[in-house]
Amino acid sequence: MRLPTISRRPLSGLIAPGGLLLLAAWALHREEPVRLAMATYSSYFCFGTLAAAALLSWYHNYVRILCLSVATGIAVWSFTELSKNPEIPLFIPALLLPANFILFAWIVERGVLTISGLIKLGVIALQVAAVFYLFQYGGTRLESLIGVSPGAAWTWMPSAVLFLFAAAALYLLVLAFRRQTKIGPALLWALAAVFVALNQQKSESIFLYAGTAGMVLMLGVLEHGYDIAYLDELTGLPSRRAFNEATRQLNGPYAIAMCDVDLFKRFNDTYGHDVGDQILKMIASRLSNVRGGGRVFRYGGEEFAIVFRKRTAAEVLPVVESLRQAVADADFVLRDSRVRGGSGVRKPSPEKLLKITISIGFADRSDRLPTPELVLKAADDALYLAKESGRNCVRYAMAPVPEVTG
Ligand code: GH3
Ligand code: MG
Ligand code: MG
Repeated sequence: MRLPTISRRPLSGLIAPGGLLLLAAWALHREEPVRLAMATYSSYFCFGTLAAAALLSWYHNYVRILCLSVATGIAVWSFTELSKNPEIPLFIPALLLPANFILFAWIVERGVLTISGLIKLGVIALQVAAVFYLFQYGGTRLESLIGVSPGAAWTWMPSAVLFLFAAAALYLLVLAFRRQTKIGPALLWALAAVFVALNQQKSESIFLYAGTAGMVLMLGVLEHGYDIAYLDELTGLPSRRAFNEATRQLNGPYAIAMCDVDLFKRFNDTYGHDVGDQILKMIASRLSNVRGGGRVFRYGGEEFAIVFRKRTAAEVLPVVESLRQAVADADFVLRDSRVRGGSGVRKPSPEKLLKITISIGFADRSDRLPTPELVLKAADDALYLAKESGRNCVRYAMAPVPEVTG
């Protein structure tokens, strides 16, 4: 089935807020007096934000961000502590950091206190131990152990490190577009911030940019948590919780429309739940083109709600009618799928067009319906009326709308 994809995250979602934070850090860093004033506190800022990001990730059960916060902290610590000793090569922690970003962006999130989570924490603990070992035994011993030559602070990164950072950036960019969660852009911007950090000469500059990475990770976790609470995972539309909050804030004139897919159970039973999900995504995509200032929510199951602020029933009617028509006119092309046979065994079906319709009931605020709860109840009653009237039609709460039929 080929369906339009839903653009949940426009390009602006990739830029803000990580990009803005990095820009702010750069602007602050350019100002000599600010830099000097911050110098004493920059390490507190850096390790404070990284610790906060780690704790927040623990609280939200995101072990990957927790690991990356610790990995960034360790890299920064080794850069600012080990670099005082020119015997010790810096590129080991520098190489580990982008490798960690690739690893933890790639592996699946399974929470903190799970076998998989503990393995991830083990990987980071090993790295912490390795860096402390490095610190303890210095460069000469390490050189004889793994055959790397000691390096001092660099003016520009060695090409192996640069290459790994570029590969990590590319991978995270692709993931940010493909996975469409707030974690993707956060990882990308955090990587950019640590890249800038590791190219600084002064400790306070390293701390400033690495602390910015901590803030970016922290914001990523918070934004992702917000999305989980307020966005529907399947369709990307605002969820029932968002609807409840939006209706609580309504005042003045407004209208609410309830849309329900007609005979949807039959589609599920015939083509399977996956095709049913695709149909819901497609309908969500059509409904989100709503005009007239409407805001669409996934109310639950195969029901969608549209809230029209500052609109009356007369203004809303043509809008919801055109939505109903748009869904009814759409062709759902079913390809490479299997239709369920009568015996329950699946058998191949040729390509075919599916026709899907929705019914809509709507109501607006009036003296008889003074609260959002009453308007919603009336819209629901009108939806029931639309179903009773044969489906694929629009009905108004107070009286059937005679001229609009499917
Ligand atoms: P009506 O025209 O009267 O609304 O009939 P209907 O079949 O659409 O209504 P009914 O309430 O009997 O069935 C709704 C179905 O929607 C049942 C449920 O399995 C399906 N459904 C609800 N949520 C989802 C979902 O997220 N994905 C899929 N694939 N199906 C869902
Ligand atoms: Mg229903
Ligand atoms: Mg239905």
